[in-house]
Amino acid sequence: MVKATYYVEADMPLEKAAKAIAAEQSTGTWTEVEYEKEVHEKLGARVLSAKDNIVEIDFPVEIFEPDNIPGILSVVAGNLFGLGGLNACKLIDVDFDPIVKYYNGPEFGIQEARKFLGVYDRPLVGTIIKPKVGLNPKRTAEVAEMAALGGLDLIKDDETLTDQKFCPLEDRLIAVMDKLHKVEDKIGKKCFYAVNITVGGDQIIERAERAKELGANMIMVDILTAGFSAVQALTDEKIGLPIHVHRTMHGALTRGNFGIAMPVIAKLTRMVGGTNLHIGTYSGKMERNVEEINYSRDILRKPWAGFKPMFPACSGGLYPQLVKANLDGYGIDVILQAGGGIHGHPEGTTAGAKAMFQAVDAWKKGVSIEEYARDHHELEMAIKQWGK
Ligand code: RUB
Ligand code: MG
Repeated sequence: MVKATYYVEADMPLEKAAKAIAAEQSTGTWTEVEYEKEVHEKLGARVLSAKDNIVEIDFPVEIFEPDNIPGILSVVAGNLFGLGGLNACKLIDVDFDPIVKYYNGPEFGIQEARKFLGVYDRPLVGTIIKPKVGLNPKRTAEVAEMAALGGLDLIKDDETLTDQKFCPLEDRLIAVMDKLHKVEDKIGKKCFYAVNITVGGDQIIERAERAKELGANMIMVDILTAGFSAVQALTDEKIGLPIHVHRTMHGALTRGNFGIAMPVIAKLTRMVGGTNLHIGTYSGKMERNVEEINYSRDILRKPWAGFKPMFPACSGGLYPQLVKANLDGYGIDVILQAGGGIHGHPEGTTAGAKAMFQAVDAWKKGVSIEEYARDHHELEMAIKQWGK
């Protein structure tokens, strides 16, 4: 049985709403039809419990085509959200254990990423190149170079930058990797560049293969716009590159009374093989649900089905002053990612990256950033810029 848990508010008794959901998502419809009793025996979903707005439904394993994420979602997260009489209906958890064996999980996880970087004893620090669109490949590479010179572990494209005319993907990738190699020669440290290969259909495989040929060391995919299957296809193809998974559009699913909560998205992402996944900040510019961040963090990192553990990416309005709150929540196995909070530093991108590392060092030493800023200039400037 695959157990799905929902938060439900309804115009009718909860038990009745739960039965309507179980029927709609398995063998029933709004009225009785021929053969229903016969098929219900084997494939009918059953309400396990319906109490205090929480509904648990067991789906027989046989109802799922095992290795088909869209198919699985149409069962546990299909028509039910549109049922009349429901005022809230949110998929908050799914126990995928009975079908998890059909998935490979990440080819590259936390250990592999740390090994590549040679960084074991601290969180990773990264950035999103800003402005998010508009820079040409040369300018993008220059910003990446400044960021890498600050010692960053990861630089990524923003979600709206794909392969537009003003910044063609291949030219951008070549230009950025060239600068990153130069920085590596200079400071002796590697840095990932997560080039955004998000696109529809088979083209994503072509882009990934081309990126690999051109020397990429990481790819980025927006999993909700491209689909879970896009990431799974890349994993199954054994492209040989770690996958940074961004979640643009998630608010349409995760916010409010109807939809799918982030932990379910985190489980699916680990099943299909992401290396990193954005799951939110304990302090930052985006809306948050702390319980869901805690649970999503554990889903990515804890032992599960023999899958390699993944890095949570903590991003959205981050700057040095928010480092402590986020590291208190995440511990060291996290990627702290700041866009504006690095490039908006009054002394520029390299100084912005340094200020982030200084905030990390202060946290590791258990010293307040105000105190640490006394003899760390970049951090001092960041505090002057953005306040305490
Ligand atoms: C952040 C950014 C990311 C957001 C997405 O830029 O570009 O797309 O983190 O949010 P900045 P989430 O650091 O300038 O705010 O990580 O919650 O999905
Ligand atoms: Mg972004």
